[in-house]
Amino acid sequence: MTKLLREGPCVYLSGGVGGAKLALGLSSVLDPSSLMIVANTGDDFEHLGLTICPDIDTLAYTLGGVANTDQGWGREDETDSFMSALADLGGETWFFLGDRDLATHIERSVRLASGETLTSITAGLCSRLGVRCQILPMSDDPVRTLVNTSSGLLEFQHYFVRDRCEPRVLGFRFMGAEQAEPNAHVLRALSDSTLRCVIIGPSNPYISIDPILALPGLMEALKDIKAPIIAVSPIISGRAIKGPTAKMMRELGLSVSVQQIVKHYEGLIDGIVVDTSDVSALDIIDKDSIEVRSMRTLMSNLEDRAELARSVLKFADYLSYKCTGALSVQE
Ligand code: FO1
Repeated sequence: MTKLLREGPCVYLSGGVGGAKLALGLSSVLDPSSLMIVANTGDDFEHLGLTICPDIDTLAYTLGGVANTDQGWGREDETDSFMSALADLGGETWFFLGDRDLATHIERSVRLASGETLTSITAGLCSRLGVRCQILPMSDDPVRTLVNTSSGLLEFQHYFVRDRCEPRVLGFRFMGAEQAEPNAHVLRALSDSTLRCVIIGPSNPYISIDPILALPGLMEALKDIKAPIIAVSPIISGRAIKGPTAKMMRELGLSVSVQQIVKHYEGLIDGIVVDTSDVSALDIIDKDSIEVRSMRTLMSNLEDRAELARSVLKFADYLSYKCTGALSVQE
């Protein structure tokens, strides 16, 4: 088995369900103190008087071992007393909030109202769930993804859950991003001279990663770092692993391909991990500007997740070895 010798921090940019799988793999092979997970908060919204943070919760529940692994979001062993009582009252039931999950949203909303930051509240949630690595919101300031569609401008969860991604996508807006401050812990980690790598998870680039990259100064901070930046493609065999990524790409007039993902992150990433089924893409990618590795990216179980995490880290260490000549990985 590969022994990973480099100990510097690894910053992982993630959305919810797809990103959480690799987050779990990374957390199983890295020392918890070396993993910082940056969660997209563009999917957050105010609903029934509560602040819901789906990607933070998906990451925290997954790493805490309490996630509903069938659907990817929400908690295992959920009950629906709240939802059925709400339905009896004629309330809004299009967004499912399980009884246990509801406690998270209530506790977070109470703490936000008392002035606590989302970073601190998330740290508290993680600690209660036994998550030992850091999960950080991309910002403590609210950023809300709006989807411009054939049915008008929609709040993200209205588009995604209520309208089942049916309206045709014309574009996205990240409301509040221009005024939001990136999480200071993230900026500090990116300027750490011992930074090992930045990994962009196999999340939807347009709705899960772009809101993070839209924060003022974040792109500049990423472009300044010497450590390698690697993206894991969310496309397998010309199809999205999960969710509406492929449909969105088609509606935006983009080809559903690894090349398109590379183009999206052009000028930012040093390497891309593609699935073995997409090896034909390797010939088309300009390898002078970017390194490509093919590996099995479909993660069905914990061993798949750990294996992909090890391979991605090994690729990152190879890239930093190439740049600096410093040996970092040993078989
Ligand atoms: N996704 C759904 O498709 N339907 C739901 O009712 C739903 C409820 C929900 C509640 C809490 C939570 O943290 C996530 C929830 N999700 C639900 C998932 C979520 O809307 C999306 O997966 C993400 O926002 C996309 O990354």
